[in-house]
Amino acid sequence: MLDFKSEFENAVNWVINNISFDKDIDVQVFETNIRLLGGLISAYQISGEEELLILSIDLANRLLPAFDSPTGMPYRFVNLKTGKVSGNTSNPAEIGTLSLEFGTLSKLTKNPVYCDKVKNAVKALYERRSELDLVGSGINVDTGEWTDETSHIGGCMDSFYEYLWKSWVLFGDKEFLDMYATCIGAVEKHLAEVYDERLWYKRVNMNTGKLINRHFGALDLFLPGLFVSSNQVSRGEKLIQSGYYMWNEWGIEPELIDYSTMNVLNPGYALRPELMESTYHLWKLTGNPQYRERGYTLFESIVKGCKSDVGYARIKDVTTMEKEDLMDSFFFAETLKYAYLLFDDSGLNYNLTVFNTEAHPFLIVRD
Ligand code: DMJ
Repeated sequence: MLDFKSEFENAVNWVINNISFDKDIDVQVFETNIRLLGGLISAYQISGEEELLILSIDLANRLLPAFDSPTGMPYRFVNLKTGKVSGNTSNPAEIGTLSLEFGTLSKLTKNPVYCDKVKNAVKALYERRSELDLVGSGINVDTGEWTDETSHIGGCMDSFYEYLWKSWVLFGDKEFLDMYATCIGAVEKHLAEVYDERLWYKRVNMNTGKLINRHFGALDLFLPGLFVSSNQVSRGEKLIQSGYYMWNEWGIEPELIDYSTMNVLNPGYALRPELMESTYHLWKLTGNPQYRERGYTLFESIVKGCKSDVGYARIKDVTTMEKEDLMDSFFFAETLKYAYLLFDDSGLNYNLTVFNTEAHPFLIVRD
């Protein structure tokens, strides 16, 4: 995407020559899927390098034992060598954020097993929604019982909604569209509220709709991008303004606030991409130059506040700008990539691309 062709070839060669998944380690299915499997499949689609597909199949096969639960919803961890599973208390994001990668692999290999397992898992989760059509934020994959009835749009929930919509776009599977419409409709009905003239999304009990709190965080800011991609443009435009307000209040966004008091509940900034990501989608779909300007301001404050001698650092507290000795891979995969793409008028064909939740581009290929 950045046109670094020789760097890409070197990286692909390194991966082919050095990576083996035959390791006696327990890995988190969600993170392994979105970062590793997603990266491999995306690189295969771009390069056509067969070895990357072979590695993808090997990795996906090693993750498959995770789906052998009584409900079909995946355990959180699996041992790549032995297939031993662990972690039966999961959440919608970890259960529902597998369909783009596994679905694409089924298309590429013509083996339906990958697609069937993940769709079955998503449906098992969806069928357990409440009468209000809300899902909670914790569920036991052995019993199917909810362990946390808090419904919200933040971490543990976010990419569940994202993948329902994107699976419809990538595969044209109407069942995903129907699930998305039902779930996001319930979110709009029971979570959305205008508070002090700004649009926010509160946290409620999935069964009663009763208010739990008015916490809102950096992770929630994927939603404006999803809204604008799913034809709810004015909703996305309104919500992203709350994000910019949150960013500007502290010069960089804190991880979590209470929007009814504007108190900071978690003062860190983890180099997260969500606001940049939504800004990119808003620019692409509205063409309003405001979004490029906003994106550039975000980028400038990240460079100013987070750059260190050897990379970029998470911020421990946005009120003091003290740095942490940590930089997640999503800073390159997502935050900087979306910042770059905001100003890249060539290259990527936006209308034929679906980004997985780690911003690895997948090409829309219909039968
Ligand atoms: C990323 O790993 C993914 O975007 C995930 O869906 C949740 N958010 C983190 C980065 O904030």
